[in-house]
Amino acid sequence: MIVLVKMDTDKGLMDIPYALLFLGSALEKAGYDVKVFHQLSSGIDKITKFVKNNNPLFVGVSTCTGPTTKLTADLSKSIKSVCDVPIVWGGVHPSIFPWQTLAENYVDIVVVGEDKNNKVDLANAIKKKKDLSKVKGVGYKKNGKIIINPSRPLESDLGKFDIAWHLVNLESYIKNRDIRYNSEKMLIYIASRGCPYRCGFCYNPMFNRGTWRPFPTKKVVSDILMLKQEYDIDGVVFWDDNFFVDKRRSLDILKEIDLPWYGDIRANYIDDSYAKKLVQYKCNRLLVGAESGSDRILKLIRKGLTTKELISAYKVCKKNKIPISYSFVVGFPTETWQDSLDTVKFIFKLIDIYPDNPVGPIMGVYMPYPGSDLYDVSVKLGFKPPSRTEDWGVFNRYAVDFDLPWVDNKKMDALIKGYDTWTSSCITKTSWRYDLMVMKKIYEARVNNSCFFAPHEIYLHRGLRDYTKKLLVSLGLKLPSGQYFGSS
Ligand code: B12
Ligand code: SF4
Repeated sequence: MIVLVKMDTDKGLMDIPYALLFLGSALEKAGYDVKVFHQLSSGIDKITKFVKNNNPLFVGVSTCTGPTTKLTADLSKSIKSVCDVPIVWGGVHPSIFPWQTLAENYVDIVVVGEDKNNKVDLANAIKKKKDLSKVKGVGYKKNGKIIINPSRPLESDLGKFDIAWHLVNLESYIKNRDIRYNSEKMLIYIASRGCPYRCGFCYNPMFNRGTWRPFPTKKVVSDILMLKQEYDIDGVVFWDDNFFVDKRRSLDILKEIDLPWYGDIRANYIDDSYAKKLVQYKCNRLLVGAESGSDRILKLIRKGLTTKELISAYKVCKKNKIPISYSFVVGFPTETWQDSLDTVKFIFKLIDIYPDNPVGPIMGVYMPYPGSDLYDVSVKLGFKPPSRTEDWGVFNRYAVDFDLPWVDNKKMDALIKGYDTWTSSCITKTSWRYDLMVMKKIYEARVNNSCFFAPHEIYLHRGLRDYTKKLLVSLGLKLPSGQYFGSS
């Protein structure tokens, strides 16, 4: 038996662990028995006990860089404390950081990248107790020395990858993701891998080597129709890195599945005729990685977009009544306070262009993800990356707890907290427009005067909002929903 595990920090963040299902399918086809666990930290004891009692060939864990890295380390340590089953780390984090990951005594092997054959070769080699030197794309330890084997080319035909749906309880991943999607039973699907763009902050140029590879259209459509038929899903979230690279193909898929959907899109793809088609094929909402309201920063991060193009796409969405959320990042390397303020002012401009947009913009602080070009720049500018695998857990979008030396942390904190308060300033169902307007005015004044001193209104409003939420819950009433409420 092989045990595959994905750890998560929060029930609300748990989505289908596709990596394990691709992996599980390849291993099952090669004749292995596979057990998948997808757990929160409270599940560590359960998994440890299972591993101890069942002595699997190996435990494969999957993690990206962030809070799950810490949890995956906790699990690995827990297993190692009771038995010596090989622990194999895979996924984005160990692929980018194989040396550091392997330096930990709770990691035996890392799998770099995605190729499915190396996992089966690896399982066969472990089973037959063979030397791992011939298994491409893996790293391991021999006599205390770390060895990373050469990797294989990326698989060009994604039709060779299958999903072992039966390894998880799919029902548990179907959710009413958010009232704004207008669907009750949505499921995530990934119809392609990678992206041809080369944004300096993204894992893609390194991990997917700048390539975009689609799953065969027929497979995508038949998977989704199967989910519609058997699980009664009424919506799809396309969580591809870049679903829309081939516009024709995207429309073919959307037309065939005939379901409301949500997806991330580049602003330069949105023109009037394409937007009309997207609406015709049940577009529920779009998300654009706009990143910055400063053209200097957009250029620096190689986004391949200008603020002019961002505005133009936003106007097209307004014209076609598409709910669209732009996501922004402040604190890129070399970013000045003025650049950050420009981003917030740009957001104000967007709100004025499309005030009845049912979804709002998102803003967060830059995180120097390893494997990206800007990570190297960040290190040169004094960013101190964690030296232990588990310490990458601080990379948490939802609770920033790391230091960017080029940023004034106090000011940035006030900028972000003020923004969050403004964008989630709905106190009751009927008051949200009013709350939003009042808070926007104060926040706008602060931004325009670059003054974040003593932000009492932020604390007062947050306190009032949180108290009202608690009160509503304790009275058994439904929480209010509406524009910007809890949008992130
Ligand atoms: C869906 C998603 C989410 C969802 C759900 C995540 C979940 N719980 O499943 C949400 C929104 C919650 C989320 C949150 C986060 N995410 Co996310 N997410 C994704 C997304 C869009 C899809 C993930 C996926 O299923 N991919 C498909 C699978 C098949 O690909 P894969 O995981 O790479 O797996 C392949 C290989 O890596 C390998 N492999 C993977 N695991 C293993 C294990 C073993 C043993 C082996 C042998 C091989 C192997 O084989 C697989 C098949 O080929 C990706 C981007 C993308 N399109 O991939 C980002 C992505 C993984 N997320 C990312 C990040 C950073 C996060 C956060 C940490 C952000 C943050 N700081 O808060 C959070 C953390 C969440 C948490 N719980 O702590 C980054 C990771 C970057 C990095 N350097 O690690 C990505 C790449 C997005 C990006 N462009 O930056 N995420
Ligand atoms: S940020 Fe988006 S557009 Fe840029 S490389 Fe990554 S996936 Fe592609």
